[in-house]
Amino acid sequence: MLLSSQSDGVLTLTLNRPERLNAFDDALLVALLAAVHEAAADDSVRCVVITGAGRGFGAGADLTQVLSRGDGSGGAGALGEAIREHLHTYYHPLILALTTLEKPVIAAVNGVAAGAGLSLALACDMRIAAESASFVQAFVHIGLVPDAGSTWFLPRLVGMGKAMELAMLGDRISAAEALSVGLVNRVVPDSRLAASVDALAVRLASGPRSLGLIKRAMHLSAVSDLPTQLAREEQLQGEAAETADFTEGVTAFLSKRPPHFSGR
Ligand code: T3D
Repeated sequence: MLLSSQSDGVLTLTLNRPERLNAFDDALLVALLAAVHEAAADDSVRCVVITGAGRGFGAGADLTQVLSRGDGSGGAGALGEAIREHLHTYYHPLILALTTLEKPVIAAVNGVAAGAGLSLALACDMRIAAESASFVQAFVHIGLVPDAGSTWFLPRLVGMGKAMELAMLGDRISAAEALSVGLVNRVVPDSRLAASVDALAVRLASGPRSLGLIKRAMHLSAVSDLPTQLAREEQLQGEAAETADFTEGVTAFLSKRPPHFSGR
């Protein structure tokens, strides 16, 4: 259901329900959240990559399961309440864990990313897409609202007008279009996805502790006015200056050698 491997400080998590394009069932969501929590606690993990097995990245909620939620009474509000509860219990902790994890997270988008599968990719810090990948705000096709953070991340990445279009029309867009609107950071040939992501992930995994603080600063900026954000930068810079990596970075510069960051 979730595959996990680690090398060179990079933890790779692979959604593994390929017969359903890695649609989320409860077990997959629980496993993914547990893996992100473990990554947070494990100093040997310095970058996380999330990808999908088979031809999909993730197709969102497993639609074979959603209508059976609720108390089975068929009573008014039962399904709505069950879906709200499901989002609250499974998706929200995952999205928050990813965005508060003070380590870089890369989505290696190997194929279609739809519904909450796309939301997952959007919650990652960077998205590298294979040329054949595609992106669908699929929610509208089944009469739902984008969830799992999509209405937060999408307008911030692509702007309000494009976000409205993608969410309201639910059209499937190519990796090239996703790149052109800023939804992904890079597009690479399918055959180069693993190697390109690995090179980026290893580079990030050898970066300083301040990568986590940069991530915190960027997320805070989305909800701050300028004076507040300046104060936050001041506080975060104070934290960064206390790290061994800051001392190493300056020492390496003055010694005219590359820095060797420990992530501390
Ligand atoms: O309580 C809650 O969980 C609420 C939370 C909701 C969050 C959400 O994510 S709602 C949105 C759910 N996702 C979707 O609506 C996407 C549904 N899938 C699609 O629209 C298409 O499958 C894709 C655009 C993703 C890909 O299309 P295509 O043509 O490349 O593949 P396909 O043939 O449609 O799918 C391949 C198989 O995967 C197929 O099964 P089969 O016929 O080979 O046995 C298909 O049924 C299955 N599949 C794809 N998506 C899902 C799925 N099975 C279950 N759930 C899916 N989401």
